[in-house]
Amino acid sequence: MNTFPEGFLWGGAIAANQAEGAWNVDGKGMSVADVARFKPSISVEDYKSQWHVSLEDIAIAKETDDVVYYPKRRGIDFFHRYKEDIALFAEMGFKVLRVSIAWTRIFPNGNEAEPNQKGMDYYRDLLETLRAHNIEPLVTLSHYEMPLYLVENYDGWVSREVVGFFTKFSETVFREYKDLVTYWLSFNEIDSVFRHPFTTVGVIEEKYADKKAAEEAIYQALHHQFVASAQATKLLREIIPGAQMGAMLTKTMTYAETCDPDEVLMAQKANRDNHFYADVQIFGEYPKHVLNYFEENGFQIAWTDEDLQLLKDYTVDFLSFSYYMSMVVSKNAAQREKVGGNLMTGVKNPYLNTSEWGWQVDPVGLRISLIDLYDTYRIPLFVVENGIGSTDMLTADGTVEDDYRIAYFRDHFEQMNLAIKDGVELMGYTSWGCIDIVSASTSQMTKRYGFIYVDADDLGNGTYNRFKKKSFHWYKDVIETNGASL
Ligand code: BGP
Repeated sequence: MNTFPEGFLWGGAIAANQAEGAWNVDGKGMSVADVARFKPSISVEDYKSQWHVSLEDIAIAKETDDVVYYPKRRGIDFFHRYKEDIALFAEMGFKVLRVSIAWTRIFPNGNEAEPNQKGMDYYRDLLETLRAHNIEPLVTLSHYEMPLYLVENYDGWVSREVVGFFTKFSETVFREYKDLVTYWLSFNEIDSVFRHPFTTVGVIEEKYADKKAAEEAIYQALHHQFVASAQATKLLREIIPGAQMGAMLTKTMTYAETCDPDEVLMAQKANRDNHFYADVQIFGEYPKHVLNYFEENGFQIAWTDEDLQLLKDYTVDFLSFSYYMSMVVSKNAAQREKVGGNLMTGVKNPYLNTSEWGWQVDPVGLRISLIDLYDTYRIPLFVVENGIGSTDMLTADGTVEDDYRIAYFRDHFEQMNLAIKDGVELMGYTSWGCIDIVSASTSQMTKRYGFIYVDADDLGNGTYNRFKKKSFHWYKDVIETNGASL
């Protein structure tokens, strides 16, 4: 019997910048997610094919003293169609929907004295619509959505002042939506600061003297996010008693290729480095190995005693994470076959298949991750992103025969179920991109994750009409039977 614990939060996840569109509507400011930085080494043609933009997009490029920004095409018009979409989620029986609040809808430049009322009204209606369907909102405060203005005028999160702006944003939304939201996440994939410094912490690496200086700046920016997250947790406790704050990590499970102790050590280091971000938010302090690393590299991260106390006093209530793939490390990586993942590349695991985008599909790795994280932290876990990106074909009768997606989910759900039997406390599961949205790493529309197909192509052409895939009905059964139908 594969049933899940009573009250298990089944649902789906999206992010404002990948779903809403309407990037400049009703007073919204531009965020780091709305643009890509032009690099002189990339021709406009390459730029267009990398980010799937059309000529009109190129025409509205934004230029500052040192950088040129090109808007990226974003969203599935969730901004206007959220009622229709939420009704479809409700039809599947969702208990929870993970959404994010775009900071730039509330404070267009990030630092205004007063919030933008239209932005506040938009999210109020969205959250009330969820409540009306008995869907619990799970809200990410920052999902790759910092105001571009703060990058241009404050060096992003490197600047201490940004902590104050974010605190004000958090306080504003906690007060505004206190009757509507119980579960919050501070920063999406907080560990991705080194993978995407621009979209996470607003750092433009080229501005720094060299790689080491840029790395130090990113650690500084990350420290400010840790402090901002603790500060938000403090405010949440005051403003919404009983609400919960979660950390959000990209779980990158790393295996050693062999039982050679040197390789096992390499894998352990990779996993430890991945856990560092959760360590700070759950144990309330920097792990010694990171402090040693700062010292060895001469990194002087500016922090105060109050910061360190805040981190200690306001740790998170639960740990959420995304899980897409596992990785392999090898002493002989140079001689090994590689997997060309579009986000992380590495040594190919011969026991696993890969997705069309080269991500190694590993359901058992999810069980290992759950056990590993729970044994380390002993706080409730929440899988808030998981899924497979694929090029789906809409059939003539308006559906998608996505048996491959069903198989992917079934395998992962079975492993979650086993992890629960292994003693893991799992609050819920939100599949990534429960409706097709624009891909974060490629800006493609054709990298689809959803139970619901959206008729739009990479350049944004299409009717944007929604169609239920075969997996829609399958997931509905899973939720209805709380996993027994698996
Ligand atoms: C995570 C992000 C999401 C999301 C997902 C899938 O890293 O939190 O925003 O998009 O990855 O990635 P992609 O869209 O590149 O396939």
